Order: sequence, then structure tokens, then C-alpha cells
Amino acid sequence: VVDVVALGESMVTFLPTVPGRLADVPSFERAIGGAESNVACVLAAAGHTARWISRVGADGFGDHLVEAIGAYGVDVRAVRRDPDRPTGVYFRTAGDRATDAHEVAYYRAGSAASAMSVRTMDLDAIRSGRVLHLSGITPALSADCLELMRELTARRPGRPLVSFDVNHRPGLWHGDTDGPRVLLELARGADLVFVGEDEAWGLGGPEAVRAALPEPDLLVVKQGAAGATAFHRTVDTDGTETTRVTTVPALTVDVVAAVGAGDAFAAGFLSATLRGLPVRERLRHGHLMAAAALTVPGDLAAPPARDHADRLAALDDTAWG
Ligand code: KDG
Repeated sequence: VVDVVALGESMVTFLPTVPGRLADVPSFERAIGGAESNVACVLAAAGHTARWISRVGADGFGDHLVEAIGAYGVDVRAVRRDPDRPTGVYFRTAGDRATDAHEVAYYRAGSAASAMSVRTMDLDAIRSGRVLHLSGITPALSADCLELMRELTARRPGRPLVSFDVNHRPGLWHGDTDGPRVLLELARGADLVFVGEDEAWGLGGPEAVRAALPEPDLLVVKQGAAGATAFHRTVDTDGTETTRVTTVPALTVDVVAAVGAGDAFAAGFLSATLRGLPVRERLRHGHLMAAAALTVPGDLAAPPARDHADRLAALDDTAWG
């Protein structure tokens, strides 16, 4: 059984060769992006088996995504090619180092991935891993994608551990759909939820998010440079519910670009989860992988080797601030 299946849209990403406004940047370098495939790539690089499931166009950008993600060691055999729809692409500016304010221009409406649905996808394959990793980007792509996400977050016996990164992208939600409401609804169906503290404010605030998610066993609130806090709910044999709160400060690094750091954090947390490590270690592995991603311009950085990460995660509290 594969450790992790990650489902979601990936895009060819164009990163500027110089800082500045999108209007002024004269040239871009090609990279790859996609929150869920980022998680799969980091997990594969960290020695896990990972499968990425999606749809891409039958075009050169689709070829590139499949090759580049496959080159990380991710199983891409279940990715379907759509002859009628293109692969999505997006451009982003480097952003301000201090505030991470950046411009993003998506060209993904009507993309091959937006046609992911309960009809076009192999649901058994999607549920074939120990963990199924999903994000709040997918339901914003189309009504079909939203229906697929509802199906995959429905609680049913024997399903994999469902991991959901809220990834609220306000620019992707259109029409009458209330993005925050849908994201909380889907998150309720997950076992493990990641949310950025800044994102949580867009969903009513961290307390409101906690109150809105009574079902997931674990809620991880990422607080940027400050650290991350896990709310771990356990139920005793007599039915008593306890929530253990664990906070681990982040590592202090010289940030090049924050993009991809959340995905790397999720990958580190999931890696430690798959290995049965306690919540504090899971948070530490999340921070270690995020630190690697924070120090490169693109989404993806080589994660620390497992034995190295284990040694760093095992350092005592003084080393971890
Ligand atoms: O988490 C990084 C992603 O935001 C980036 O790779 C692009 O998936 C992406 C999106 O939809 O914003």
C-alpha cells in the first residue's frame, strides 16, 4: 500500500528572474507548482512512497509536470491526460521578503484538472493509500471538483486517513459559492486539518475554526515564523474527550520565498505521522521541512535526510526555542 496519495491540480509556474511588479518583470523561469503534488514530492524525497493523482492537458506543459513530479520519485501513473483541456499555468512575483506580499496571475479556468469529478476519476485509486492528502484549492476549481471533494471527505469505514490543508485562495472562489463555509464543511470530514493562522482569520478566527471542527482528531494551526500549534483530540474508553495542545516554535531562517513552505510543513508532519511519532515530533519535522522550502525561491527544496531530520527533531527544548 502506498504511503500517501495526493490529489489536486498542479501547474507549470513562472517565477520572475528579477524582483518587481508583474507589469514590469521582463522574463520568467519555469518551475512546477501545485500544493498537493508539492506534498507528494517532499514525501517521496523524504523516503516515502507517494502517488499524485490529477488530470493535465495532452500538451507540453502536461508532459513537463508528469516528468518533473515523477523525477522526485512520485508515482504519476494514475495522472490522466485530457486532449480537450489545457494544463493550468500561473505566474507569480517574488514578493516582499518581510510581508510575503506578492502578485499571482492564474491561467487555469477550464483547465484539465478542473474537470476532475466523481465520474472522471478512479475513486478506488484515490483511496488506495494509507493517507489521502487533499486541499481547499480543489473545491474552488469547479462544481465537479467540489462534488468530488465532498465524496472524498465523506466519513466511511475503511477509508484512508484524510489530511486536508485549508489553503484558502480567495482569488479562486467565484460566483455564489461561500468559500470559507465550504472549506470548513470539507475540513469537518477530514482526520487531520492544517490551517494557517492568517487563513483562519478569513474563516472567522482561530477559535471559531476550532469550534467549527469538532470531528477531526488533529487540527494544526500554522503561525508562520512564530511556530505551529496542534490541537489533538482523544476520546477515552469511557467517552471522555480530551484536547491536548502542543506548540512548537519555528526555526529562524533567512526567508527567500514563503511559497511551498506550508506544503513542506504538511509533508514533514505527515512523514512523522506515518512513522508513528508523537505530535511534538510531527510538528518539529514539519518545521524542518518548511525551513528547507523557505530558503529557496520556488516551491520545492530537497528536504533534510531522514536520519539528519530525526537528530534535529530529537534535540531538547532549549535548541527548539
Ligand atoms: O502552496 C503552493 C501553491 O500555492 C502553489 O504551488 C500553487 O497550488 C497552487 C495554487 O493553487 O495556489
